[in-house]
Amino acid sequence: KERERTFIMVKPDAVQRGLVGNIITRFEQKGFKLVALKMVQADEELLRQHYKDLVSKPFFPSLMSYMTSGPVVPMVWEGDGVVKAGRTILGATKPSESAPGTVRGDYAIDVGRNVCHGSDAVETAVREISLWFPEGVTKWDSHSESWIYE
Ligand code: YYY
Ligand code: MG
Repeated sequence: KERERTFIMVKPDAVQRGLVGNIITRFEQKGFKLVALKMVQADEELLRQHYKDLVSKPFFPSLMSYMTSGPVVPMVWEGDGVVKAGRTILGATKPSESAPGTVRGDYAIDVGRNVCHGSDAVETAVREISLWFPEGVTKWDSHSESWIYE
């Protein structure tokens, strides 16, 4: 069965701070299935497409330099309701408004260093997944399937 997918990305600050495993663990332990993962140094062209709706924002230049400051870890997670759940796991955009227990609530202070990205809607996820993983994702059968879904 093909389930919903979301695009989650560990940003350069979180890679530097050794938070990659922590972020992955939260999605794994929830029961979501990892179907794509890599480490890349993103270029401005890719990021301009990724953040195409934000190009005219005053913070866009600093967002670009932040996101190109080091490698990122883009990934694709699969599961029922994973887009909305992913946003919940990551927390509000502004860490000052992110609840404790969320990734941003636990590990971030500044909106310009908010450690992670998550798709905001199913259609956005489809677009972001094809942008970051033009090679596609990996199909595999999880032995946990029947222990996670009724
Ligand atoms: O989807 P999400 O990452 O939670 O927020 P967006 O509104 O899409 O903004 C993308 C990205 O831009 C955000 O994660 C940090 C940065 N940003 C910022 O630096 N300053 C703002 N006032 C708003 C967003
Ligand atoms: Mg967004």
